[in-house]
Amino acid sequence: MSKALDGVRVLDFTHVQSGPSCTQLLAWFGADVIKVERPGVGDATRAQLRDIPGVDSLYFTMLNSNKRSVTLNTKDPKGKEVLEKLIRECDVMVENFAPGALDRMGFSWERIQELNPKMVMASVKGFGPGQYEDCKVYENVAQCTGGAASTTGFADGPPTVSGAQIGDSGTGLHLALGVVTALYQAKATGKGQKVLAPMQDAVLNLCRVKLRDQQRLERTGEMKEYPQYAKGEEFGDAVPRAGNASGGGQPGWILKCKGWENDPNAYIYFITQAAVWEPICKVIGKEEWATDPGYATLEARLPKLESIFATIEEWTKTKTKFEAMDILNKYNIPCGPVLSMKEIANDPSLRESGTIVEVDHPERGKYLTVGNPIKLSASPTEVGPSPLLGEHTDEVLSALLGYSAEDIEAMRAEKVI
Ligand code: CAO
Repeated sequence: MSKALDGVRVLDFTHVQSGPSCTQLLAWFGADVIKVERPGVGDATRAQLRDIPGVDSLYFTMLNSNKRSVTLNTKDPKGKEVLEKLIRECDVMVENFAPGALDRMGFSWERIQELNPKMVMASVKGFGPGQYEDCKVYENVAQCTGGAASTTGFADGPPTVSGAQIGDSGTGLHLALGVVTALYQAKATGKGQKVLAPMQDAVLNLCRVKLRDQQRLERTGEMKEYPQYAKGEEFGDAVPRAGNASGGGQPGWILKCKGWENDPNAYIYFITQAAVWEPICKVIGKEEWATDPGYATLEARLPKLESIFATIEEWTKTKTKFEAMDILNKYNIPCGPVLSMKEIANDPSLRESGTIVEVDHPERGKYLTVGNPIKLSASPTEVGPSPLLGEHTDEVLSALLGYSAEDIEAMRAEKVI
């Protein structure tokens, strides 16, 4: 079956996580992604957090599947010539070097446009234009500067970063959308353009509801769904950390389930959706709350959320998280077990849908990875292994760029490739 991005060629000049997560998506949608890496070294993540000596790490293999790898010293004059040819042959270039690195290499946006006016040139940077634009940034820095850390965690604890890589893979997703949108516009204009996804901006986009709350707080001085309200605590002048409170208008919390004393993940997320308040009362054995004016409306419940959740927890503690899930779903009560990575890795539905996939790597053997979470009915994703360092150098230089075997050998001898 054909793929959505068949015929699109991507010069992948990315490393670590943010950029590679973008180009991996493009590869899964069918683009020919050619990853350019430094000879002998490659993407730094090949060697980071290794679990098998001498073999590409899971960090690398799980972010670079379905790509080709070419080694090229792009600071060497001959290497620059090869890069120029590659730029002419590609539709998209994606990079996430430190600010200014491409310019220092001699490949400014102006130069790239001279070489290929149709080029869609996509970049991840830590910050957009402004006081911090020259700064290097990693995941947790972006979580701190984009509003995630100040709004995550419990009110009596420090700012907290999330396990979800919203700064890196979150920005990669944003960038991928920018790339395909620019490709779409190029169909009409015949011209490429620059696409920039700053990590701070991407994280803020994912924290949109917290900027909503900042403005609500400034207008009203309180937010009734936050635990601070039920506790009668003063709100400050900035959005506080809300623990496990739901980010929407339906109050929720994480509650203990049977076995919580020994299992750190024996918990369930429980949402007291107003529409199903009556069934909630029935399930937890508090039928009288359904009609009691002190509990029957959302407004009446908000100041009592802490004690309401404590009462519901008395019930959830008598069930495993899966038993509670089964019972609550019969009544359409929105809830979800806290799943450990071990449980997720073995989840039959995620395996079935291709979101958890087993891949065979020539050096490491079989390993699990997260497949394409975006499902296109007419462009299915087959997840392949990541390339070995320079695995496709000869193939790309000869078949795509027209170099002879002698040229290639000479460049190898001079460590250009
Ligand atoms: N041939 C020759 N040189 C190469 C090369 C190649 N194939 N590929 C990269 N280089 C060079 C770069 O040109 C750069 O050289 P200069 O410093 O002389 O300009 C050098 O390698 C280092 O690149 P870098 O500065 O991007 O890498 P770093 O490890 O120092 O910094 C990071 C890493 C991620 C902090 C930085 O790249 C960055 O801030 N990127 C933008 C934000 C981002 O994507 N962060 C997410 C990372 S995932 O958590």
